Amino acid sequence: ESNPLKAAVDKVVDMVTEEGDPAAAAPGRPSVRPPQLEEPTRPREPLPPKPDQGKPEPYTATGRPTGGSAEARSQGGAHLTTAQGLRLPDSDHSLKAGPRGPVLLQDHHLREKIMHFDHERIPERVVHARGAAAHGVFKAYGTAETVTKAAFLRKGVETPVFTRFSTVVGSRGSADTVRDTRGFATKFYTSEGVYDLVANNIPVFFIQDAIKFPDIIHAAKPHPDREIPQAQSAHDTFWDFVSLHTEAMHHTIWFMADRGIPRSYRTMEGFGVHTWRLVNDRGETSLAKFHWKPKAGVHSLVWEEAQIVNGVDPDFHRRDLADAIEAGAHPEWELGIQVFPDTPEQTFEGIDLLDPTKIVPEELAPVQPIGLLTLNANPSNYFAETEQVAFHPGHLVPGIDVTDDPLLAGRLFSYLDTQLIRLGGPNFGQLPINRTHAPVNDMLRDGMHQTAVHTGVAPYKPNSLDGGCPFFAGNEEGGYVEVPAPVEASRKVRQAPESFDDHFTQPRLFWLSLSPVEREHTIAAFTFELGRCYEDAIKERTLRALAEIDPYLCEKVADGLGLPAPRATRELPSVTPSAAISQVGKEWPVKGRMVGIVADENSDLDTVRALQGKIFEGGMVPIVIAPTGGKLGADSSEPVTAQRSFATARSIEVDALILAGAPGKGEDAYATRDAKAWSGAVDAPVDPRVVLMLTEAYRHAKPLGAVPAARQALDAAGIPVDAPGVAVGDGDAVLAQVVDLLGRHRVWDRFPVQA
Ligand code: HDD
Repeated sequence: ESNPLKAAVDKVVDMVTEEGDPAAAAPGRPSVRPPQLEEPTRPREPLPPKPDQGKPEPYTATGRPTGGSAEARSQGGAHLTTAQGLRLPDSDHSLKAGPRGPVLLQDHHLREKIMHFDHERIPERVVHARGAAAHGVFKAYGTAETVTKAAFLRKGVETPVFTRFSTVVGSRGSADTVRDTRGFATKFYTSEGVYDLVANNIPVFFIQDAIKFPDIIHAAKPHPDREIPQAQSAHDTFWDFVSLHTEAMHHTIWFMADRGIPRSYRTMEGFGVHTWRLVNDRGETSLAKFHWKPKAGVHSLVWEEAQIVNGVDPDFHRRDLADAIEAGAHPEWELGIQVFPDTPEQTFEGIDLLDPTKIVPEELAPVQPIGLLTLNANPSNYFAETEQVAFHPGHLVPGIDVTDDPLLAGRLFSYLDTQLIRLGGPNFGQLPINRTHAPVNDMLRDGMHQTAVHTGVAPYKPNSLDGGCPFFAGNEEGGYVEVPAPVEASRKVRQAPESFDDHFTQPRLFWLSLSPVEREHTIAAFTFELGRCYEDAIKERTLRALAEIDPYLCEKVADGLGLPAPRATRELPSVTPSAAISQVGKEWPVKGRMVGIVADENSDLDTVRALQGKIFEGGMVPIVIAPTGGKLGADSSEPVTAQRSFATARSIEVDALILAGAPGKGEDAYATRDAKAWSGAVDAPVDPRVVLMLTEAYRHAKPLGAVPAARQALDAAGIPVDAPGVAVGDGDAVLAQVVDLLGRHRVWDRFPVQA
């Protein structure tokens, strides 16, 4: 009884027996099967089995349960085994001829363990390698029923989903908050099969024809000789391509503006980019663009903040998404559509709907909400789910069809092709995360990693041996029933329509739609990015493109680069700005926002506790930041736990900062040395790390609050108490003002703006 291993085994056997497992109950055959045999994709419900596939696991070909593999999955089993289910007494020592002798080739366990480890990595995605994902549910409002017969868009239908967000350029281990476009891909496990909406956070694309995708990506990725810079567009090859290929300017100005550095995945819009064709149950068609609208509003970092985050917390977006979901602040987006008549010319108000570098301003075609996405569960295993998920813009359901957008056509080829190599064969649709929830009855057979045990002798059609089964669906309920849209009778050409030639009107529309502070950010971004290029010819060419967008933009960037500003070659078109484009000037819910509370032993802990409670009540997250880890008021009846210490906290983590005290200088000169220098507060009586937090939060236009006793800290940071977005008063009053400011995301009038 003193053997701990045996005790653990007995415990598991007892548990299984209590649950009435027949295998365990069999006399003389103790089972070590753990009580849980779920798939690694918990907490999602297990998928219903496909009718023509034997379950891949946990049964063997002879129908017996494979207890071993289930143990390995949950890591809850009592015994470590090999891949073949052999129990192991040791996995720490290679088999050797004596303790100091050579390792023996016959050690199969050693070879199996190392072989498997050697193959743990799979090729990363060629683009969108870095990502984070979550499970959720999509609930349809029914408002799309008039334009599409898609079953998952019928009123009240709830569809399980998996959404993966990503950066485009960086590799898998790159930082989250680089300036880049973000992917926003959603897999809907609908009753009619999988539907994927493979979207980005920018509504237009770099190029108009997929044949140029390798070019833009080669230009944006690190230079081929030194493989630098990582996850950056601020280098010569990127701007070389963009300046030579001005159809990219529209996309480029979107991500030079604040959209390129989102505050969170939770505060990003998503766009299906292409125009799609919708079909309703009467066979009527319309054209449509998809939009995801975050309930939390569109919100971005500021550039200095994004750069600090890259070093302080490279997993910032990944952590933010997972933490919010775990805390119950489930992020939400409304899906909306802009609908256009399906006319032969496929334009709307003169805008070519087949050109993926053009938007239709929302003022011309409102975004009509059709359903709500809620992300409510984190993946259980990054590799099994987030890494192995495979999206495809061609995964469509009846009621949603493609158009002749030349960018879309190439995508329809690319995704399957890349997944074939990335996931090691043609059967990746059988991976748990990719499995449809609809019954499968395909005639696809064999191939690498085939986990299905198909039955039947006639996987071909027509057949008589399997009774002619399976049958075809009629056109009414079948998928891939293409709309017989007319195809222009023409010659074969490698050519784009003339309407694709206007590369500057819409970038100008975007520019003029920004608020002054957003324009300043955009100028700074262009200046920074081009300033990192070496070749003057590239800078000059880009300035010529900027001149065609707006003279002020061009002049300011030219000033920053120390180069003359060229003039436009034509009269700039008059455009009507779109209010929907700016991120500034709206009010949003504050749910899920982070509020830092700085406190020390001298702080009034009742105030700190009250602040914590009220912040929680408001659906936000309080983070107590104290001089060290541990507890404040450890001897009191209600100590306050410090979530961060001055050594681990940095302003970038919070959306607002409230001072419940003005912590004095620490003794530890080493720990505070850098903060002293960075904050400039060399002689202040306040801990320089607090001063640093304050000056950063102030510069990044975050709301600041202080109880009267903490004023000294504001003084030390040189922040006037009457500066915009600074509240001094008792805890309640300060919190109320801070929350009010948070609803507008930042204290915008703190930025000095000239534009
Ligand atoms: Fe793409 C991945 C979005 C154009 C080729 N793309 C990928 C992902 C997103 C997008 C969100 C990541 C999916 C995931 O999380 O697994 N891509 C877009 C959008 C585009 C677009 C919105 C334009 C409207 N893509 C595009 C073109 C091509 C590709 C024109 C090729 C001709 N994209 C790919 C790919 C990827 C991919 C190489 C890499 C990994 C993968 O597919 O599975 O096939």
